[in-house]
Amino acid sequence: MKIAEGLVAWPADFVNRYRELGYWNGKTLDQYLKESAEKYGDKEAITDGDIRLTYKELEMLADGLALNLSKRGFVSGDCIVVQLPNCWEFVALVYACARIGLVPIMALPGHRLTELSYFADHSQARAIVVPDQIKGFDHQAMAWEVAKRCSSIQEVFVVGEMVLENSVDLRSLIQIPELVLETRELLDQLRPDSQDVAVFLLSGGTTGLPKLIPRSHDDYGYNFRQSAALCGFDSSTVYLVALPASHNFPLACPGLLGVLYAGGRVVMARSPEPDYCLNLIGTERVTVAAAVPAVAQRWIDSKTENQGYDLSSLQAIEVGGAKIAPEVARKVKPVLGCVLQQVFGMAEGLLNYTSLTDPDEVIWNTQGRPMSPADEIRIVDDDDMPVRDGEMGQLMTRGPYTLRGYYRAPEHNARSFTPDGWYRTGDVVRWDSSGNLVVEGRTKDLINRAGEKISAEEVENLIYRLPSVAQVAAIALPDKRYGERNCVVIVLREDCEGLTLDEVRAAMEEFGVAKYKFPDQLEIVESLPTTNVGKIDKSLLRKQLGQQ
Ligand code: OOB
Repeated sequence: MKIAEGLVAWPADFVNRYRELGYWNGKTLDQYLKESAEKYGDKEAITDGDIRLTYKELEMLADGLALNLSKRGFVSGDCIVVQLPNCWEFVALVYACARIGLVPIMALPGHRLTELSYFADHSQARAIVVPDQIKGFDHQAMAWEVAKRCSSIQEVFVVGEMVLENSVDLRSLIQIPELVLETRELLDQLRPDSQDVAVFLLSGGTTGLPKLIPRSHDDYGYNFRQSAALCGFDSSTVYLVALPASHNFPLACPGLLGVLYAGGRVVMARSPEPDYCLNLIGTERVTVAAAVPAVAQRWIDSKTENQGYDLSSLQAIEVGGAKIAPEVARKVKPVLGCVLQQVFGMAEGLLNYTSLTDPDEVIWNTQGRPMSPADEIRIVDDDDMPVRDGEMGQLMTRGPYTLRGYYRAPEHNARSFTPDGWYRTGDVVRWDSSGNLVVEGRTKDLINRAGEKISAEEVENLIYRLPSVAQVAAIALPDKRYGERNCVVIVLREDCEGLTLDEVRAAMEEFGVAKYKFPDQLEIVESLPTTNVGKIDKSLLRKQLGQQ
């Protein structure tokens, strides 16, 4: 199946405009690496533990991998499910894919059999890339299970020490080619079009499983170029990737792609653990780090407890993914000694940033403003009518790096987009008098647990599989550590004796879904409140349980 058939294209007049204005420049992702390798050749590009790669090395390794993938029969338009921890191999793979038009689907390390099989199936992926294991979990065995379920998967690539006989050791394919120039010429002929899909990101998802978000080379390139400019990235930037690298934020906002475009250095962290990251910031002289509020908060707590960490190199911390409480925002400068930059973004596109030079009040209390002059913003009421200036409403957007439709999802697209292409973000926002957006809430039914988005419907559907459950509602409750926690409110069947949180979590484990979706809290009730039209009244439930 051709990818193009499942896409919603930008209309021709928009394409022309975005090109004429230079937002879209006709480059594919790998070309940015090539240009940086020309400019910064022997400068260090990536630090991953003991491994340090220069720009030239990274480019040649990516070329070598692209050549080997192409020799194995992979061609432009083939999809590959990618689930890797933060490591240099991930970066080489992203550029190698771009080089020959393969499309990585950016799964998160936490995803399990259910999610990965769905991604593979929905995209008809030809391969899956996993680590051998992380923290004792056997990703390789899971990948083979995915391959068993999805006939499109022909190869399992593994990064790690324990590669099974039938799997392919990805590292063995990431080699500097013997004939560097010839390889380059050959690969140049296989380069995709800049309007082709470069990566599939995953939506937070409000209905069922996550949707696939196509990001073209043109639109994604603009995404990280403009972000890098706004965040002041240059060749002196040293950027810590502490969040999962496959997430849009650390990948391209400005993320590692933005750093490597600007000539800086990417430092890969295996986890966002405070002690580990704060030490890494000191030893690697990190200048910028990206974090979700829950992580930023833990770094602040750690630094408060232990003044010993050397954070003197740190200039800015970018915080996004969920709303940072103003009280926490205020602590960034005095405790971490750096500027806070708020990022209100989404995998679907639109990015808002506060500026490094904004007054404190703006940095503490707002989520910034759209990064592009071509971002179109509408704040509307339930009838899609614009609200008055400064009033709260639902955010809709259109622009040169915001998708026009999810991949192969016509029904969902009919709800999430207006006929003229505006994306309904599901966020409730208002313009602040400073000209910045403030996120006030959302209409979409999800739980934002430490920046990880959980579809309430997906959780409910899973829990309905338990024989003892008559009715269930998954709701977000405020949580000190995660910002929001996942609480499931259940009505049991009459003949059933009881159900514990542990039992529900054990069942979810058995279903093979990502752990971050497991409920944090379970409430058993006699009945669930309903609205006038008979829907479960989640806002009343939240109020009732929030008061307890
Ligand atoms: C980022 O992307 P996603 O796709 O995981 O989640 C997007 C949603 C937004 O629609 C909004 O509901 C929420 O996450 N969100 C924020 C926020 N940043 C994201 N809510 C309040 N304040 C913020 N600063 O989360 C993402 C993508 C790129 C950069 C940064 C975050």
